[in-house]
Amino acid sequence: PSDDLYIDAAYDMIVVSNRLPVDYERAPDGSTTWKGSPGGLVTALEPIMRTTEGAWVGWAGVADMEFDPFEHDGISIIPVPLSADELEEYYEGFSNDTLWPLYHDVIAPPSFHREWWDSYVRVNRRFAEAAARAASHGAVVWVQDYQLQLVPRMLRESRPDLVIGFFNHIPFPAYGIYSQLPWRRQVVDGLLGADVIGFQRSADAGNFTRAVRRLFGYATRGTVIDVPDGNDNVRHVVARHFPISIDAAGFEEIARRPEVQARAKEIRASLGDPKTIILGVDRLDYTKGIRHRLKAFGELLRDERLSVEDVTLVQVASPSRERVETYRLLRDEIELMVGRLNGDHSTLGHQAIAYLHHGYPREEMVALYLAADVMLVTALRDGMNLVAKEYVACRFDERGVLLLSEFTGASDELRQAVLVNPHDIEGLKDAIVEAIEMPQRERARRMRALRKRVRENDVANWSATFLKTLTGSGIIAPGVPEG
Ligand code: GDG
Repeated sequence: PSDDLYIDAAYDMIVVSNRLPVDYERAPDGSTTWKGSPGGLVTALEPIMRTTEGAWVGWAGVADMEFDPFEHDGISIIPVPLSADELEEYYEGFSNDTLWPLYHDVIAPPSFHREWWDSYVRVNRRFAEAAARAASHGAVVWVQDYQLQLVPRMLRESRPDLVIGFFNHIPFPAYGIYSQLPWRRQVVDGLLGADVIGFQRSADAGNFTRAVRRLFGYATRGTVIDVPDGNDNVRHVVARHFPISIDAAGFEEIARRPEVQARAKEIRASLGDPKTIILGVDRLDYTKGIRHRLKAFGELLRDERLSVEDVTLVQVASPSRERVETYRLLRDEIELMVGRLNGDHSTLGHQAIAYLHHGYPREEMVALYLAADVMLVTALRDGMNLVAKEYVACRFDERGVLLLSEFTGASDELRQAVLVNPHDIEGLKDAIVEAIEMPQRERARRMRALRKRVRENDVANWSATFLKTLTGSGIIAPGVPEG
């Protein structure tokens, strides 16, 4: 490529994700501002982005608007526009109604539409072009998640000088499921444009590597895949697991604040100070197993193994993807179940389920974690599940019990949780009772081990490990100028 291809290139480190780490906000008076959205990824990458003077490429969260690049909190922001049609076809359609259900083991049926695919290709190209324009010679570009799987290959074609990483935040399914995708070759080939492809679990990396062998027949040795570059050479691509985590110290710091602890007590009191509070916190998503959890809890009340006098279930279901039909139906189903169970079991003084369809500030989430004796994570499939790790990070008092589905990535690490198969309703019921009745000594023993794990592998460790593999593996030499 000639040098004028990247004439306005400036950044040595670029993160590309569907959403920017800032939200565009319009006040009722018409004025607009940019507000930071403090997700885990931002916390993880902020320090690196600052020291490397990096840039973040992504969508600002509003359709049909174009923005010039700007700086926010010391990070350069490069907005990529999406039209309302693209939002529907690339994002709500192909990303959230094709890839999301397919990659979560078809818990819901994926929809396959050729127009959605065309939009996905078009939008991925726009993201790739924006990153290519912003990248300095030999820059490191780290692409995030399933919405942008074609970006690595597109970038490599236009900018072979770049060092390209990709991280998949959701599972990668077994070939028998993955192979349903009409564009299965294009997607795998898109990912193989990267130097390092990261997954949550080693099982996900294994599924990907097998898909590569089945579709392309490339040689693989452990975590290394030999990808022919078309000139009789092979590139060594690494595909392995890098389990994501949280800012554990940050969560603990919030949990130790006196006002947050006071708020936790207040939450318990407002529920009538029951002996046991059970908590679920999820985006309202069919992968999270909310129905299974409600069914188990309802049967425990019906069979009088639990009583509403003693136990309250608090379920936070934060609003999610409300324009996708499957999500609207799920909300109706869950709210019907909650209404029935409360109607059947609540008394005037004691509610069986406190159901909250809201998002909350982080401090309130931490207060809820502190108020809960038992945390229920019953996902049917989940890349990692950060809620499980956040609960553990907050419980410095070593008093809570984590009940955790085997189908979460977190269960690979958090072995001292009470592990459950959420499809086994009898097993789930027994596990809930076991958790409620667990003696304090046993709670503390398990929680100490869990906390050690989450502290040792926090999100800073996650990003450092990924970037070290990407830039310092010896397999690739970043920044080597060509010809
Ligand atoms: C995807 C993968 C993977 C939720 N409600 C509120 C709120 N949250 C926060 C939680 C947690 C995050 O959202 C949810 O993260 P999860 O990991 O539990 O699940 P997904 O949203 O599905 O995330 C997942 C993750 O990516 C990272 O790679 O672990 O497997 O599916 O941090 O606390 N936060 C606030 N108010 C809410 O109401 N403040």
